[in-house]
Amino acid sequence: MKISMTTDNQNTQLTDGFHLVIDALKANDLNTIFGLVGIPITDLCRLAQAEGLRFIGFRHEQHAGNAAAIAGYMTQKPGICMTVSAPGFLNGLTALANATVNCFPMILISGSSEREIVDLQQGDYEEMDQLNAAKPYCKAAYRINHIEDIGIGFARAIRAAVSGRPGGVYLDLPAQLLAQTMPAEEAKKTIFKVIDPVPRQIPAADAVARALDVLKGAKRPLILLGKGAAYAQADKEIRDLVEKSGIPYLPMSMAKGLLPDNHPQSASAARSFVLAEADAVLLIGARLNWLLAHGKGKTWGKEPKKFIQIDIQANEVDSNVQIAAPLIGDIGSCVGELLKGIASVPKPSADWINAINEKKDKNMAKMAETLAKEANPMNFHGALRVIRDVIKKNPDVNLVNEGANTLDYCRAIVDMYKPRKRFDSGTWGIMGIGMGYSIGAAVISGLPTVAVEGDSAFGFSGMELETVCRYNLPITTIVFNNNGVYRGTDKNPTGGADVAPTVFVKDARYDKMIEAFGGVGYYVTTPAELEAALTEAIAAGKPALINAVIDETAGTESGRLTNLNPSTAAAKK
Ligand code: ADP
Ligand code: TPW
Repeated sequence: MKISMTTDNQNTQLTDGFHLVIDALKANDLNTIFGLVGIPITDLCRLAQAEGLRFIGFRHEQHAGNAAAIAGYMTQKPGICMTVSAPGFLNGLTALANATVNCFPMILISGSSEREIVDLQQGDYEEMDQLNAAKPYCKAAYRINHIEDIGIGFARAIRAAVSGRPGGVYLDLPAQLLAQTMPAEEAKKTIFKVIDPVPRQIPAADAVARALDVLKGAKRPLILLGKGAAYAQADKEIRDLVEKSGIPYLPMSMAKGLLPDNHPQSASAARSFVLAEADAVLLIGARLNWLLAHGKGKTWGKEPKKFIQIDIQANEVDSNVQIAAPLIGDIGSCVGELLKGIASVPKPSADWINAINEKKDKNMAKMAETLAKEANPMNFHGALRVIRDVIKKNPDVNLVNEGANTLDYCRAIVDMYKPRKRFDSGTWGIMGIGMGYSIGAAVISGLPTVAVEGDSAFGFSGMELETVCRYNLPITTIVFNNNGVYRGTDKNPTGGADVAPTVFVKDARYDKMIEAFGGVGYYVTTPAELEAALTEAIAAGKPALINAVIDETAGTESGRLTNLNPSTAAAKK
C-alpha cells in the first residue's frame, strides 16, 4: 500500500481494488503470477510487475494455469493464474480442473464483466456467469464484490486451496471491484497474512495403533508412495519409515525420486509381482483409482489384501475397496506417529525380500538388454537410455513428461534421484501440460528443466516455446517425433487424400519452431546425437528444442492403456 492513488474532497488518501489485490497477494508471499492480459486485468498485471511481483505472460491461459498448478505442487503455496473474462476464464478452467483432480493447490483469478448485465443476460462484452461455471470443477469458488472484502476474499481462497486436500480455487474479480476506491488507511487494516494456512492434522492414537497392528500381522508388506507423499514435503520421515521398517516400496510416477529410484528397497522393477503378492499395503498419499487398478482384480493377485491408507481426506477411504486401517491426517504427522511404533513391527521375512530381489534382477537384466540394442532408426528405448544417463549426471533437473508411449517408457526407464522433480500427465492422463509445467517448474526452481514430449503431446502447448524464449528459461524440450499420435504408420482405408486420424506431417521440423523465437534447435537421429545435444543444452541453461526422430513404427496404440481403448469389432475383421 505504498502508492496512494488519489485523494477525495477531504484530501483523504484513497486506494483502489487494483492495489488491494496486489497487496493481498504480497501479504501472503504469493509473488509470482502466471497469466495473460486483457480487459479488465491488464492494469492489474502491470501494477503487479511495478510492485515487484513476477508476472509471466503466456500465449494461452491453459498453460498459465498449468504453470500455476505445478508451482502450487512444488511449494505448498497456491499457484496464481490470472485471466480475462469468459473465454480466457474458460481456457484457464481446464487447468483449474486438472489441478483439482491432481490435488495441486492453485487459484485461478479471472476478471469478470458487469454483474447487472451478466445476470440479466443483456449481452455484455465477454459475458458469462463464471462463478457458477467454475463450481463443479474446483474445490471452491468465490466472488469478491466489495473492495473492503479483498483481504478476506483472498484469505478464503488461500485456505481453501491449501488446507486439507489441496485443490483448485476460482476467485472472481468483477471489473467494477478493481476500480472501487476506499481510504488507504482503512484499507490497510483489511489486508492480512493467513495464519497457519496448512495446519497440521494429527491422526488419532487408536488409528495409529490399528495401522501398526496390520503391519505387525503382515507377511509380505509393501509401501506405496503417491504424489500426495511427495507434495507433503515429509521427505525425511518417509525415508526413515521405509528404511527403519525394511519394507519394500513402490513409487507412483510423480513420487519417483522421493527416495532415489536406485534405492535397494525400491520394488519398481518388480511392480507386477509385488502388487499381486503383497498381503498388506500401506498407501501414503496415493488413491486406489484407475492408476492402481482400483485396488482389485488381476493386478492385485488372488490373496486378499489388507490396506492401510494415509490420507488427509477422510472420505477417500473405502473409495474402491475396504481399507482395514484408515489413518487420517497430514502425511508428516501420520508417518511421524507410525515411526514411533515401527520398532515393534517385525522386519519383513528374508523370503519376501529375496523373492522381490530375484524378480527385480531378472527384469532389470531383461530391460538392460533391450536398452543396449542399437536400433536404427532410433526407438523409444535407445532415446530414453541416453536421457536416463544424462539425468543421472544432472539429478537436479526437473523432468516433465507426457505422451502415450513416451510417458510409459520414460516413467519406467528414467530414474529420479530427488523429490518433486518429476511432473507428468497425472491423474487424468492429460495431454497439454508440457510447456506449462516446464515453465512453472523452471520459474519456481530456477533449475534446468527437461520436457520429454510425444510429438502429439507437444502440439497442445507448443506455442509456449515463445514464452520459454521470452523469459530465457533453462528449458530443453525433447520432441519424440514419430510422425503421429502413438505412431505414424496408419493409413486412410479409403485411399483418399486425407491422412489417417492418428497421422501428422512426416518429418516435421519442430527444431525450427524454437529458432523462430531465438532458441537453439537440434535435429537428432541417433542416441549419441541426442546425448550430445541434451548435455550441451542443459549446460547452456538456455531455451532449446531437440527434435528426436523416432522410428514411426515403434509405438503401440494408447501406450500401456490398450485395455482402456475400445475398438470396433468391425474394424478388426
Ligand atoms: P498418485 O496419482 O501418485 O497415486 P493421488 O493423486 O492419487 O496420487 O493421491 C494423492 C493423495 O494424497 C490424495 O488422496 C490427497 O488427498 C492426499 N494428500 C495430499 N496431500 C496430503 C497431505 N499433506 N497429507 C495427507 N494426504 C495428502
Ligand atoms: C487433452 C488422448 C492420449 S495420449 C495422446 C493423446 C492425443 C498422444 C499420444 O501421442 P504422442 O506420444 O504424444 O505422440 P507417443 O509417445 O505415443 O508417440 N486430449 C487430451 N488428453 C488426452 N489424453 C488425449 C487427448 C491422448
